[in-house]
Parts: sequence; structure tokens; C-alpha cells
Amino acid sequence: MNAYTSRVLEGLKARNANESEYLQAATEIMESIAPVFDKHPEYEKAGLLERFVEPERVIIFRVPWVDDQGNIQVNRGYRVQYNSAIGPYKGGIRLHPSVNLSILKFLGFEQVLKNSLTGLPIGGGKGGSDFDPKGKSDNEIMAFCQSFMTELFRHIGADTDVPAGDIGTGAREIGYMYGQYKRIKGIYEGVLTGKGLTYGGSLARKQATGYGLCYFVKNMVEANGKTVAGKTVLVSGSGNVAIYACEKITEMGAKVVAMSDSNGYIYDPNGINLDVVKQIKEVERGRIKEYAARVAGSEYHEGCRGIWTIKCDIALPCATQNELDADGAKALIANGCFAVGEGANMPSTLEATNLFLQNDVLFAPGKAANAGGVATSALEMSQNSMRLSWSFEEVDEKLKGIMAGIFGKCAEAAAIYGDKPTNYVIGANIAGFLKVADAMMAQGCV
Ligand code: NDP
Ligand code: 2IT
Repeated sequence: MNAYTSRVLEGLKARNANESEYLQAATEIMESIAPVFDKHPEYEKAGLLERFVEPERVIIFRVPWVDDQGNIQVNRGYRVQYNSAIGPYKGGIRLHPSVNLSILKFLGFEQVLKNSLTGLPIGGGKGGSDFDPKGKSDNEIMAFCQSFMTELFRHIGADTDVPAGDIGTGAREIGYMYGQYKRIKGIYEGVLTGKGLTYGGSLARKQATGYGLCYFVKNMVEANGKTVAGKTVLVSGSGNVAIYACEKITEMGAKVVAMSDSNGYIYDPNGINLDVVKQIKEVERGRIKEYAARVAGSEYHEGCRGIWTIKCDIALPCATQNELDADGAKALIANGCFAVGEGANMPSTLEATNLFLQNDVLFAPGKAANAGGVATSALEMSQNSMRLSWSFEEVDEKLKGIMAGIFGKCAEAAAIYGDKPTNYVIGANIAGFLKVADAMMAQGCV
């Protein structure tokens, strides 16, 4: 790292000492983009990095709601509006008991670079709450979502900030939030993405993150003289991203042998039966453990981290941050895994990422590999603005093109700035940063 990036990173550490996830993401980003400042001394004069690392605005609010027993519950709501240099803030809403400012700042920071990589006009943001949707009735989910939107509505809009889904926020939650926004504001506009298909949602948005991940991985693997077909794959998680990653990679001719949730993982040497997973997770909102009781020849193991000890060629972590640590990375490498594609945001710890890079495992960082979700959200925004809807095939074709474009940008920046041409971590961070930096320079000290 050069003196400028070191100084700014040290300042960040001093000011945000208790925000470990945020500092983890910031450290990776700053280490990656340092070489840019050697080529662009004008950035330091403009205080560009000091402005780039600081969110434009953070909103924290009370979310009171009444549960089915008539008790008052109070959660904390957040929206981190990180950077609007290249478009309205855009990014998901996470509903999970672990949510705090550090996690939302890391997610917002990653989102700025990810959204830039898509090539579409979207800035970066993230929001959420420490509300736990698990075990709640539909009525309680609705009560929470309506209360959350009763405060959030004044901070968002189709041309200012457009939230979407993330962990714990799917079509049901987006529907309740959209209904409440429309009721309060009286405007029918594309203020959220991931909407239902009857009220402005885009075909293929549900599939987009998982499919996009597989398109990126296929591009990466083939650019390095290998193939996806015939390979054995691990997919962690069993939520939206994991399910559609499993679907597409299977369609590409690979075999997924394991999936997980926060309690444990299933191993099915015959290849995961995705219809069973969809029934358990999408319809029944149940636990992955139930798969083993329904599919002969499969096993359930308690503890989600054990999934990385299964022998595979390709690993797709699609659950949550830091789910894949140094021990997991060592086990994957020892078993001959040659490619890792991050469907989740920052699922690999810094140590795990470095182990993959040092051992020449092809590594697709989340901000590039999972950008298909937000890219398709931007396509949903376009369709809403035009008041029309594209077919599944049209959206899917655009998604394929966008993912190929993102891989191209990562490879190109890695070739110029990286220690090796396959360092797509450096490639993604620099390619994403350059566009935002250029826009910020053009717009002056704001
Ligand atoms: P879902 O809520 O649909 O699924 C999340 C999955 O991850 C579940 O299987 C869940 O298990 C597991 N999980 C969540 N938290 C933990 C934890 N602390 N430890 C272990 N497992 C956990 O979310 P998504 O599929 O939408 O999101 C998954 C990841 O992908 C997240 O990192 C998200 O930020 C990222 N992402 C999502 C996009 C989208 O479009 N939805 C776009 C780009 C990235 P359990 O049920 O036990 O909690
Ligand atoms: O992390 C992400 O990119 C998302 N959760 C999707 C955001 C979006 O606006 O579609």
C-alpha cells in the first residue's frame, strides 16, 4: 500500500474501531486500489479517497410493531446511502438479528463498487434491520414491514434510492413494503425492485443473482482453459442465491452435491434434487435438515462450516459474510478445488481469499460474481420507467451480456494492475473504483 491509502485506512480504523466487517471490506478495497493513486496524483489533491470511504448519509430509526400476542416489539432500522456519484442509491434490505451498522456499511461499500461494475447508472446503498423473520407469522412480517416503511418512505424514491431484497427479504417482504410506500406516498413508481410480477417486477430477477454467478464462473473458468460441465460443486446456503446458483450450474452440466443453512449441511452424492430443496425452503420455509429425511442416499450433518470439507472442483459460497475461513479454504485446496465463486457478499475471510490467490485457485470475488442480482434490479427500474416488461429470455440475455462484461473488466484491470492476470480481486476493485472516481472528480468537492 502507498502512503496515501495507508493514511486513509489508518484514519478509518481509528474512527470505526468497533466495526470489524466494515474494516475488513475497507482493508481489502484499499489494498487493491492503492496502485491507482500512483497513476493519479490528482486524486489525493482532491481528497478523493477520504470522501469515497465515507457514506454520504446514514439513517437510523425506530421500528415499533405489535406481535400476534399483542406485545409491542421494537427493532432498529437502517439505511446507509453510501455513494450517489453514478446514479441513485441502490442496494438491498437485510433482515437478520445480526444486522448492525458495521455490517450495513461493509455491504454498502461493496455495493458502490459492484453497481459500478454492472455498467448501469446506479449508486450504492444498503439497509436493513435486526428484525428476525424466522418463526414469525405472515401477520407479524406485514406489521414489521409496514412500520419499517412508515419511516423509510421519506428517504427513498425511484430517482433517489431504490432498495431491494437481501438476506431475510424476499418477494413477500418487498410486497408488504411496496404496498405501504404506495399507500403513504400515493405514487405508483419503481421505488423497490424484486417486486412481484403482477405489479412491476421483472422476469428473471428472482433467478438473477444465482444465474449471474454461474455465468461469471463459466466465463472465468473457460478463460483459463477449463470447463464447468462434469464438475462436482458445493453450494453453501439454501436461500434465493443458493437455489438459483444450484439450478443454473446443474443446467451447465455440473453436479451439486451439498447445500446448507445456518444449522448444518446436506450431502447428496447423487446430485441435489432441487425440487425438494425448493419445496422445503421456498414453500414450507423449513430447514435444510428435512432434505435428508426425504431423499434416499443423502445425509445431514450438524454445523454449517463442515460443508467445505467435502471434495469438490468448484465451491460457490452463497450464504453470508465470513462463512468460509482459512480452515475451510485449506480443506478446499487440499481436496483439489480449482475455482471459487462468491454468490454471497464477502463470504471468504481475508485469510481465505489470500490462500485462494496464493494457491492459484480461480477466485471470483462477490462484488463482481454476484452483481447479476443488482444488474437485473437496474433492468427492472428501466422497465418500470418505460412502463413495459421484457420477456424472461430478453432479461436473461441481457444478464449474460452484463456478466461477460463484468468478467472482461475484471480481467482487463487485473492484467494492468494485478500481481498476476488472474487476480480478479484487484481487477474488480479497481475497475469498479475507476468509474466512480471519475464521476466524483467531475462533480467537484461534494
Ligand atoms: P436468503 O435469506 O434467501 O438466504 C440466506 C441463506 O444463507 C439461508 O440459507 C441462510 O440460512 C443462510 N445464512 C444466513 N445467515 C447465515 C449465517 N449467519 N450463518 C450461516 N448461514 C446463514 O438470502 P439470499 O440468498 O438473498 O442472500 C445470500 C447472500 O447473497 C447474502 O450474502 C446476500 O447479501 C448475497 N446477495 C444476495 C443478492 C440477492 O439478490 N438476493 C444479490 C447479491 C448478493 P438460515 O435459513 O439458517 O438463516
Ligand atoms: O447485495 C446485493 O447486490 C443485493 N442484495 C441486491 C441489491 C439490489 O438492489 O438488487
